[in-house]
Amino acid sequence: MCETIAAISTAYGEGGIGIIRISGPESLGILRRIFSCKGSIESRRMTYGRIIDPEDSSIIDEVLAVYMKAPSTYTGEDVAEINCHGSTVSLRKTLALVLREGARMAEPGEFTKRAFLNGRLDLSQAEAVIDVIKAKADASYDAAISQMEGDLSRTVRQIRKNILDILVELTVNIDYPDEDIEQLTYEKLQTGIKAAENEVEELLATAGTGRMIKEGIRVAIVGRPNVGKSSLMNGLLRQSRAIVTEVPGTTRDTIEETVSIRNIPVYLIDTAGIRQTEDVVEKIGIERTKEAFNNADLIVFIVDASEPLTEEDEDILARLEGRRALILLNKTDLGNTVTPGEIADKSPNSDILYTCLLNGEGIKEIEDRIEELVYGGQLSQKDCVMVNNVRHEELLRRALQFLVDAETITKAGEALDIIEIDVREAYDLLGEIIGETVSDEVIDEVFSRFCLGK
Ligand SMILES: Nc1nc2c(ncn2[C@@H]2O[C@H](COP(=O)(O)OP(=O)(O)OP(=O)(O)O)[C@@H](O)[C@H]2O)c(=O)[nH]1
Ligand SMILES: [Mg+2]
Repeated sequence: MCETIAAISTAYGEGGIGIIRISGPESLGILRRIFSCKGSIESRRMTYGRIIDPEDSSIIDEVLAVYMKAPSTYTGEDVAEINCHGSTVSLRKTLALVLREGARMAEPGEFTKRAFLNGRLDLSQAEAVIDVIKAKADASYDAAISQMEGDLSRTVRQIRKNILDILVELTVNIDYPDEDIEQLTYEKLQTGIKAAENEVEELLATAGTGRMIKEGIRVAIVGRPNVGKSSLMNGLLRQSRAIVTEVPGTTRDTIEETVSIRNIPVYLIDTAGIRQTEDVVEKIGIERTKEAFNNADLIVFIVDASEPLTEEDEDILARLEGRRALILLNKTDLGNTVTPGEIADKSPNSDILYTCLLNGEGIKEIEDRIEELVYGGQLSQKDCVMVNNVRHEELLRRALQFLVDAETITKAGEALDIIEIDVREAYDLLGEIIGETVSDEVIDEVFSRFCLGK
């Protein structure tokens, strides 16, 4: 029989309440032994009472407790939850009692793992639970909820069903080649495989956006000293976070802040202006700037448009090659010495905007560009099912490869049983996304990323 597990399910620290969750066959027994209330404990009824240590009858806390009978519970097992006062001492003492009475400490993610093993959620839905908890912005949260509700699972199941149809036809034709069943023509087979390929490809195409929405994007603001980098940082944050002065070299260390732009989590990194310097502190700052530059998803390069381009500007421009970059021609109020044409000659693939950050002009356009970058220019993607998990992405990629191979050998007229091997591989790989064909190691790996008590 499975063990009863317990953990503190609320965040560590002081709070109005803190919750101990218990799951497993002993849940009710344990609760009965440590919880004293008027009347009896009924399933799904929150009851007021006291947690009392059965050994010395000391009162640990005044609580509300609920017992929920299997199977309609979070884990699919008998569950008890004790709402203690949100004191770390009360929670620790109550948990110790629960453990002494026969539960064992839950591992991170073990409640959700049990929900998966008991069929309450499929694997991709269970994975979304952690994304819901960790979401840093509205779009990330919405995507996680959609996945938890099973939108991705439904799409994957549909693709698998189509592949299964192909597999069934293949098997019938392999097993009964001479029977009077509709002969599976290679052409029809190829069409079927191609259709599945397209469906997988379509889903994969959302992965870049999905990942950015979930994990956020890193935006490094670079440029030589005094061009307005910190002004941009403050403009995007809508608060005066970084020091702005007319002294070149004001920012000497990188400043990082997270902000939600159009509901997308964005990590902004304001950097020390790049220039030749003998100052030790500034030198280190410039090293950090280079690091931020290398790790960014988007580089916002600011140029002072009122002065001719300098050597430092040229140097940064040259480094933008192959990177996603937005170039701002700032201080337009002071003149337009630098023209977009001049920049475009030196960095043909970058996007260029005029700004006057002193007055906040251009902020909205910069936010538009960030949003476009995330949605790949297709804002309609906002509402579609997205892949946002590297495990899923990897499986889709591998499945796609098998389908492509299957199509190639079908064209070449290869034997049906050879084609069947590739198609089946694709089918199984897609099954791993929802956890239908998946090893224990993968399951352990997935849940080990959860927090304790979930
Ligand atoms: N006239 C004008 N001044 C601006 C504009 N944008 C920023 N400034 C001013 O330029 C000066 C430098 O701005 P910062 O934002 O500190 O520049 P920075 O790039 O962070 O500078 P460092 O930290 O020294 O590298 C400040 O006095 C700003 O007010 C603009 O569009 N027009
Ligand atoms: Mg600065």
